[in-house]
Amino acid sequence: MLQLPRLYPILDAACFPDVAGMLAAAEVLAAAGCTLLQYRNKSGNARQMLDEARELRARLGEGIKLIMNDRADLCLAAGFDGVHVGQDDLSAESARRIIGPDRWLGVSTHNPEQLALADQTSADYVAIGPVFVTSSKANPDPVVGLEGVRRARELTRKPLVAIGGITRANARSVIEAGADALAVISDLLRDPCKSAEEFFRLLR
Ligand code: TZP
Ligand code: MG
Repeated sequence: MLQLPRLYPILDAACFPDVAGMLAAAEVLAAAGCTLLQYRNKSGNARQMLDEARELRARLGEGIKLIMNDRADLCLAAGFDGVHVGQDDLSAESARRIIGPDRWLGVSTHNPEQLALADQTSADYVAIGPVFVTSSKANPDPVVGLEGVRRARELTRKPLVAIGGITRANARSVIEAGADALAVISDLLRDPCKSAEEFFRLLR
């Protein structure tokens, strides 16, 4: 079973003015001690995504786990360590067939039914969310709250990632509700180094 770090930053291309800004944030997060990052780009085409993903790998080196959002094909092409699929992407088993047995597979879920199904797959971790209100995702599912995290914890022994509206102010409560790791977009944007260090301190 995977041992996930407590903090799982998501680099969403839409949150940065340009690629250079995203790469700079990635380097800052890595220097602050982050060992797992997800690259998310909902508007770029495949070629742009692959270029950016390869650049992330080149800048960050092999010492950091890089997860591709949505696209198993780009995970392989960019030499990433895993892929994260949602309910509208390839199924877990279809993604697994592409990435093979060793790369990491994460599956997003938004309610107990989806979570129980994801638990039966070869996913290496499952995500539950949005835990709180988020403005980083278009058309988010209904918030599940801390109760949703507790329920998810009861339904799986796989590593559990909580996502959606997670900040330094509520991080501790989400871990106490049973999450193993916290996926965060917006609360790492303003000052990634300071924010990541504060997350690590809070989650020790
Ligand atoms: N999936 C569920 S909520 C979310 C995603 C990708 C966005 C999380 O971003 P933030 O800014 O940490 O709420
Ligand atoms: Mg997706």
